[in-house]
Amino acid sequence: MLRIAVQKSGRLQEKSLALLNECGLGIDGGRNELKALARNFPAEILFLRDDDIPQYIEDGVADLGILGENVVLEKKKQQTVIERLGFAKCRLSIAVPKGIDYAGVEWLQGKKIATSYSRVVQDFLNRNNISAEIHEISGSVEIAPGIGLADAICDIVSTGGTLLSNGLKEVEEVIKSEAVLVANNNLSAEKELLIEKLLFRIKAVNKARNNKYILLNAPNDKLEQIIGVLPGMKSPTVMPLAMEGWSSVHSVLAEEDFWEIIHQLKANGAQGILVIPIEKMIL
Ligand code: PRT
Ligand code: ZN
Repeated sequence: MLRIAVQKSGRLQEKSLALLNECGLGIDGGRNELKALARNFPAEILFLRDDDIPQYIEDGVADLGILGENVVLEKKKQQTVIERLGFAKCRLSIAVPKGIDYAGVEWLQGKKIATSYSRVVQDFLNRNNISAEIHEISGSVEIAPGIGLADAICDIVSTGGTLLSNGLKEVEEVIKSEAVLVANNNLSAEKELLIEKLLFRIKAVNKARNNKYILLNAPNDKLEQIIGVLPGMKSPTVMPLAMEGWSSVHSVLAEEDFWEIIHQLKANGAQGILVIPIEKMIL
């Protein structure tokens, strides 16, 4: 039986449970419970505060956990990140009052920095040979410069809206972060096998999420150009249409290149383009 730690409530919870359910675990409940049994996989879900998950994994109370990489890097516990999950993307950045004439990282020399991520900030300062005073605070970090508590802050940034509305500007990106799957370092062979199975499913779900299935009609005299536009797929499926001189082309496109390629396909004479989400992708 695998014990998987998931955030009890907050930004990570919904997507963590959705991912596990797309992997076929069958988890009901959440929010008000401490744990839940998966209906369809030998796993138990433990609902915890994200900050507590690294300790639970190090201690072997949980075998796996889903949490922000920012927390993993701050807690520095004995454990291994085994997969990046692609959601809850953000960055941990240093910000200063917007009126400051910030020329570079040397500006931080001898200054006070307020943050909830003192280890990550200290590593950043060490890498840059800067010595500064770190004030560890647990919440509302963004108000620290305004009340005279610090010269700068280091906090999570997503859109940048919170910094802006507090009169701050982002000056250094310290780390990038996303949700990650973390595992205990001393698992039994039986648990390793279950994790391998789960990881295989997670990869299939995430791969599918990042790709789209595309069908289009192409005049035969344009087929070569159209196939040339489709990336990475050496052999898309090509089938004749009932209408003489036309073919149907099927292929898979990466989400990130998607619109650019659609424009090129149209410019090359493709018609009747259909785009379909892929549920699972197993290579
Ligand atoms: O109760 P618990 O301790 O479990 O939860 P929490 O309050 O510590 O964490 P939660 O749920 O807020 O966030 C969980 C994780 O989501 C974080 O550890 C990050 O890995 C990730 N994440 C992604 C974020 C954001 N985006 C985010 N925007 N975490 C926090 N924020 C906050 C940030 O602190 C700041 O106040 O949003 C504000 C900045 O957002 P913008 O869009 O204004 O820049
Ligand atoms: Zn937390």
